[in-house]
Amino acid sequence: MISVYGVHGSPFVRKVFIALDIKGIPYEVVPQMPFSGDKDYLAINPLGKIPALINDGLTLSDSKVICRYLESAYPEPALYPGDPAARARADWLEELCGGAVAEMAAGIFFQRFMRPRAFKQEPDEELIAKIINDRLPPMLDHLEGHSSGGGWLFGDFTMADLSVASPFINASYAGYEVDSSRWPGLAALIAEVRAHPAVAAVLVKEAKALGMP
Ligand SMILES: N[C@@H](CCC(=O)N[C@@H](CS)C(=O)NCC(=O)O)C(=O)O
Repeated sequence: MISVYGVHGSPFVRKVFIALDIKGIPYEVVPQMPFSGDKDYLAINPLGKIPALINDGLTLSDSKVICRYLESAYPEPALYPGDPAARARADWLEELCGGAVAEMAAGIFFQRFMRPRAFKQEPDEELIAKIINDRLPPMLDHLEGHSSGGGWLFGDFTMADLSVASPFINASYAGYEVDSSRWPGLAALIAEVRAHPAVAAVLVKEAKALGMP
């Protein structure tokens, strides 16, 4: 049985849960908080980050690595485009949105969602404004350029669609929504990803875990 280490609410753990669910692979969740400093977990992932996955003696970390392993080991249904150019573009979007874009969205999420709840501190609105007004728009312009103006990015649902939408799902928990009048294709894609049955099912569990209404 596959074990996934992580918790609901992480955009990276979310990718792994959804890939496993769509591929119909059974798994167990081993609850693991990020930033825990837990020594047993550091033996699994020395970076201490979630997710990690263990399957039959194979230990993996990083959502990109894990999702690529799942794709190779369980190819159906495919979650990456088959065409090499499309695949490279999907990889880029996963990299960009799992890196710089996720970091910006996490900044909004941390300041507005985690800081008041976990640390009883006021959010740093100056930092949030900088992210929303200066740092995010060039990323959103770029992502808008990749969006197909309706429908999935590569014909069928892929990890690229989920990777693009995932940081904005977290930012939405902190009250940030992509402006659909300025970035209509991206806003439509995010809404479509949220409505995908496998994503929607995980988001229900996530809302419960985060204590959302
Ligand atoms: N590139 C990694 C990023 C994973 C990541 O940053 N996870 C966050 C939780 S959302 C974490 O564990 N942070 C704890 C830390 O940075 O120590 C992936 O794709 O899995």
